[in-house]
Amino acid sequence: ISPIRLRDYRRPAWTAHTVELDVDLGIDATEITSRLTLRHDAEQPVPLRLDGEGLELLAISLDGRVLAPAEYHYDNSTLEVTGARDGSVLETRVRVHPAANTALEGLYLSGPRETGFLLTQCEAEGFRHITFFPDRPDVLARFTVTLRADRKRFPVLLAGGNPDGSGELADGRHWARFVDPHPKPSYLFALVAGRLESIQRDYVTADGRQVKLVIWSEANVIDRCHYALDALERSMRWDERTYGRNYDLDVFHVVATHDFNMGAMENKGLNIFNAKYLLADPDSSTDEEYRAVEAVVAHEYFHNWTGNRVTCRDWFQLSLKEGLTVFREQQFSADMNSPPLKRIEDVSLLRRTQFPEDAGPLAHPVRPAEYREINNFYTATVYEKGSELVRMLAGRLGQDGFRRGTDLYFERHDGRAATIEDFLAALGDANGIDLMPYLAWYAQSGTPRLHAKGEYNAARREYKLTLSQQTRATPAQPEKLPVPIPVKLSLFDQHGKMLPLYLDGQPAETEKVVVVDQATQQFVFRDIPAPPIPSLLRGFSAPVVLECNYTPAELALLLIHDADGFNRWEAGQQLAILAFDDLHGTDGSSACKAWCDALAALFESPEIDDALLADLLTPPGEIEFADRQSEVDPAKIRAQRQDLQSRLAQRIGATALHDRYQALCADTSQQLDAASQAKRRLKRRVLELLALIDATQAHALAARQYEHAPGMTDRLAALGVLVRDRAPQAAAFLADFRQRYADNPLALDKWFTEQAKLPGDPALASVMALENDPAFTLKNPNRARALLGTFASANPSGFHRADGAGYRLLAERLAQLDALNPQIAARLATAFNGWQRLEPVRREAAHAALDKLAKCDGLSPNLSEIISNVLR
Ligand code: HT7
Ligand code: ZN
Repeated sequence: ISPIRLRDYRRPAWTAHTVELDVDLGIDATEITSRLTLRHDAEQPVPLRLDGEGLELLAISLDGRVLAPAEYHYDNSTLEVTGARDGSVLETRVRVHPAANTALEGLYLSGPRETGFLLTQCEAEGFRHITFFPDRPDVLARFTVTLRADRKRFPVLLAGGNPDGSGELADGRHWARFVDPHPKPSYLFALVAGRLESIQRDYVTADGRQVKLVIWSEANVIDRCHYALDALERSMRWDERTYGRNYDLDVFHVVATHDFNMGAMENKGLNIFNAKYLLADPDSSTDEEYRAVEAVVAHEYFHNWTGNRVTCRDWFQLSLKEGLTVFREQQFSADMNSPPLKRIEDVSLLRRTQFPEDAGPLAHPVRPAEYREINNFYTATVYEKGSELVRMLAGRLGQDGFRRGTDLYFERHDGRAATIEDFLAALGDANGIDLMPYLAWYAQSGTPRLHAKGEYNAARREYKLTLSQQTRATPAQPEKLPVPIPVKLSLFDQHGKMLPLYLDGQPAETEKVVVVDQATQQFVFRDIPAPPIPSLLRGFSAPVVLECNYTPAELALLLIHDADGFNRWEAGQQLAILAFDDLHGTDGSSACKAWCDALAALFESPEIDDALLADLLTPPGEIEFADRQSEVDPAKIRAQRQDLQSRLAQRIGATALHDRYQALCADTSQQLDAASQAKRRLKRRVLELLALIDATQAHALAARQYEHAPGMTDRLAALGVLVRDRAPQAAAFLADFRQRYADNPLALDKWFTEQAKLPGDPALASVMALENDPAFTLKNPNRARALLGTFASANPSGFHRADGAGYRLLAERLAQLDALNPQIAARLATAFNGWQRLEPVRREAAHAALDKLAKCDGLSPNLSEIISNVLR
């Protein structure tokens, strides 16, 4: 398949102005009648061509006249019709087969055929699996949807837009109609039909609209939707306050499903959620999962403006909606919780997922220049790096300036499909600033390296900071240009006090932002009394790798004194990296000692927040350490990281850890407030550290914690320690967990996940045994991700066995999964990213497994694209 290229974009020759859909619903067969009022761009004299994937065409007429076979041609992916003109009405009737749809794209069945319900997933190109349409985001049409179905089997009928009547039909059937007053692209179309229960709440928007907020789910889980409903209300108020954005329909429906390829979908007026991101209750959800529900509910809601009201011109602009919406979601979560903790969480995610993507064969720009399969571009680069780019722009403009910019963006582009240039132009125009230099960030792949070197001149009392940037070549982009890098910085004296900064005659401040937009630049700070310690990229002001030759003592000083919570944590991470790098070297002890001493001091400090302390006590993960090496041996990395943590635990001491653990146990409430969550987070970390130096004691504590846990956070933390350590108690608690949550798929996923994380060689046997559990199935994306996704992407020492058996298992499962669900197969295949940097034995084994997979017959375009890119 030849790639689709950004530079080939042409506006559509044919669009649809209105769409009327009549959907006759059935589990095995559903018939869709569509009436499209067409528009033709006279400057593009081409016949009408519509997308339609695998549809059974039953009838076709144009302007009321049934078409003869010679007047149209359908090749199973494109319908070409002759004789259409501007204003023509094309009517088609097609049949699709929801129960046979295992790809979960288009119209499909969630759950068993007797009791499950029907739903749709149209982003990015699912609508063409439902009916014929110019299925591209720059075609915006008004939708009227009428659903018809058997009332007993499908008592609830929902589609996007406002309800516009319902009633009875003959033979126990009924109908319901929905009209969406806002023109929208086809990817935002949705319908849901089945036996569902609901909870609801009335909401009045800041501009006075009465809205019904309704969450729907299967009856057995509806009680677990209340937290999401609260989160939705919080999101709506926050968007009104922060961005002046109000909701714009009379109803807002949200539906939970256990069968979903991604996290959730922002369909206009009818969001559909993976149950994992909608259901929450103390017995089966961890604190982290509560936060994820709040964040995803907000994310999908925020799309109503950033994505729906203003949509993307083409899929190359995906980050226009995703990067901006992730940024808005991150701001919201920071406001609802703790800003520094949220920043640490987001940057950790970026480093764990996006940095490796940007450093390997799957590297692509935030706005890719070409793709074969758009579903493969819902990546950490488009989402997370995209959000970092918006964060830099927001930082550049300041809070009020950014708001002026987004106001102008919405004003200019409401009801239209826009581009990244439109976004930058609106932000810039509203503030009289040219932001187009930031386009380079959108066009260039790879993580820039920012090298910092400081020189102190005692005679002149000056500190000269030289900042240089360089981005390594990536597969499709050998040449790289400098990009604008905002560096937020402070200087500290030797006692940990911030110094006033005098730069270019600007007023003195203790924190400044300098923008590095050339290969090398120098900044001179005057009136500096002694050699300072720079705190750079505060708050992670740009998504770059900072290279600065700090001494362990300098990092330890920042770790103790930096007032920027993020940079304090970052200093600890950098110090841990120094300690890791020469753990066994002659000089190694100084970094390790500095790290351990500083953390031991913070451990005793009464001032530090429990959650921040938990994060400070955690060194970078195995994936982040691997990302810095050229010949990766994941088993060695794990051993070394464990060693590093053991030294920290020794330094703090078993007694201090034990006492702290007991003190934290005093709080047995299951409250979700920040302080209670922080205690649970620290308790878990302290237990993990104790397990490294006194396993017997830690396992006894973990067993007790499991038995008395008031909720899932404590229960899972205890189980995790026991399982990962292969403690004698593990089997009994695993059996207990399995039985306790036998009817709770989301909790059961965690049972699979914990065991897929078993470190080292034993993981493979564990995964293979779990594949034989009756609850395991490749057909359910959450279950496949819980077991195979965790094993391959979150357990480096387990997956990367030296004998290559982990690679062979994954490759075999990918081939099987691909036949069922190509999107999920392609996503799981990204676990092979980075194989070229493995040490030679593993590299060879991974290569062989990939080669064999690549040669399998009939692979989907999704999986083929990932495999061929990974192999390049
Ligand atoms: N915008 C949504 C993307 C999405 C998706 C993409 C491809 C295949 C299935 C999908 N389900 C949802 C999710 C979001 O970013 O909000
Ligand atoms: Zn999104």
